[in-house]
Amino acid sequence: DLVPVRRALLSVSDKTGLVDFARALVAAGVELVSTGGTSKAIAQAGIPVRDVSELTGFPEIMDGRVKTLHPSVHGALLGIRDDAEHVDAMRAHGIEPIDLVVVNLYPFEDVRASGADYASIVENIDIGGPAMVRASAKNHAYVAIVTDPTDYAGVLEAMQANSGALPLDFRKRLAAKAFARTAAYDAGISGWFTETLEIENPAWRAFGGRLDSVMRYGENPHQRAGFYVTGEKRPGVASARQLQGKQLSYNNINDTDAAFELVGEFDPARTAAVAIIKHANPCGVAEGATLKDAYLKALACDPVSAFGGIVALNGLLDAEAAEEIVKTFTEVIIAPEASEAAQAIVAAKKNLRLLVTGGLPDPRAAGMTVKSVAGGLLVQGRDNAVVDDLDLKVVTKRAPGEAEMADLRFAFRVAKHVKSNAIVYAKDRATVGIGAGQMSRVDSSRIAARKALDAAEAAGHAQPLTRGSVVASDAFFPFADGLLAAVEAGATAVIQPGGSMRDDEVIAAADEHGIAMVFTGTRHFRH
Ligand code: 93A
Repeated sequence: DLVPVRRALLSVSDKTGLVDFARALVAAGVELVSTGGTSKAIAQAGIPVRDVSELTGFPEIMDGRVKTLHPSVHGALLGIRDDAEHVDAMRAHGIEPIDLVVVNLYPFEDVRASGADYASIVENIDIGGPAMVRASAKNHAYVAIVTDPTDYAGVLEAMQANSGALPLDFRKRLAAKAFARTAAYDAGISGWFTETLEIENPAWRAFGGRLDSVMRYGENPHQRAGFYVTGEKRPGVASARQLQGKQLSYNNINDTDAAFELVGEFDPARTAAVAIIKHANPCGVAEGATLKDAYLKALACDPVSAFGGIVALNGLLDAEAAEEIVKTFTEVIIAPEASEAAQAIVAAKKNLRLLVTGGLPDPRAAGMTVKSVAGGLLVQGRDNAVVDDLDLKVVTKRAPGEAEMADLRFAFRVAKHVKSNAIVYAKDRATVGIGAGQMSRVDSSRIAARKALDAAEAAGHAQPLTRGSVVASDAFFPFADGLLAAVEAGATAVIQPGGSMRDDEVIAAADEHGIAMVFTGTRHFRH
């Protein structure tokens, strides 16, 4: 297992500790071979060193682009020392074995970070260095590869302890470190290319993010979890500033993201909007004259579910809104900003997390979502369709009135953020019943209507709030039954993508009941 170190090849950009290491190797009886700059630094210190071109019989050419890329070097690194044919080949071609390789690479990462020009960055993509690192690491059965100056001392110690040889387990660990280094080096180059070309690299983004925090646990206490951030400059949960409260949990981050992406649909120049989220689904969303007004309307939709929820606002959290929100147990508040008075009110609730983002997400922005499946990643563009941009078609005899139309747009905007199958009843720019995540659309309709009844009962209304409401469906009604359920609940207008084989039946049912129906042509599945 022990390989005596007789010859070493040194080729390093980072020359930290080089001279001392070289001197100690020579003192241990090792012959040094080296490339241009490295060899110069060693020779200047009065230490004997052979130039690699002497070994290869070939000069360094093309400004050093080709200096160690030669069979004399790679044969020495890759040859199997107890394979007769390999040994014969080495002898036949005058290849002198190399036992220790000391290489660190052109400083691509530093040059890129320094904002250097394109040509300099490209020039700092090391080719010969990684080739030597990988060759020696592959052949760790005979060769030791050192890629980090902080390992020099350990190498000398191990040699001293083993009469000038290095043990196999030591070489193996060096090889593992060497491949980790070349992998990270190539990831850096690949990342630079994708950035330069402005193309998405899903694997890099999914796994190359920076670890922001390790959570106490994942979706459940027996699952470990961490939050990786991609560093994109978009307002949201990853870039938000936490002003107070406990650390966000895994579920908090997921729900807070859902909440804030939803209120991003509402332009603050046009309206104040609030969303309350539970388990990644909204349990109440509303527009209002003020954020307080919007919050109270959102809360009325499903006050039971709102307990322990996440509240997102599309504008500055003011004292009036904060006062209302803290009356209900809330896990997280997220808003573009928060006034000092609002912060003081929230401060009374020590555990309540308050996040400010400095802005709202753009619902039209391109982007990407990544989801893992067994053995793979599913990648897709962000759903950046916005109802205002869609070509809405009235398909019924009766067209929606102005108020109905405003509510239809509102309901479809919300439905985009409800897990499928999604049914959203809305009235006066507030949800009054939401059915989410059911396998059958009719079940979602029933649940939404049921929720509206519950809310009416809780508020002491004689009528369910779905009376005179509108309804949105994230995908088409395959049969008339879904529409008839809405009619029964008291809806007067419907918005849905259309496109079912039975659209005619659904439209006929709507006409029969005097319902106004609008097709969007665009679906908002969300799973
Ligand atoms: O330009 S290279 O890709 N071609 C090579 O053949 C080569 N051999 C070593 N880069 C190459 N190197 C790198 O040169 C090493 O990885 C090291 O970073 C650097 C050392 O050069 P010098 O000894 O001239 O300072």
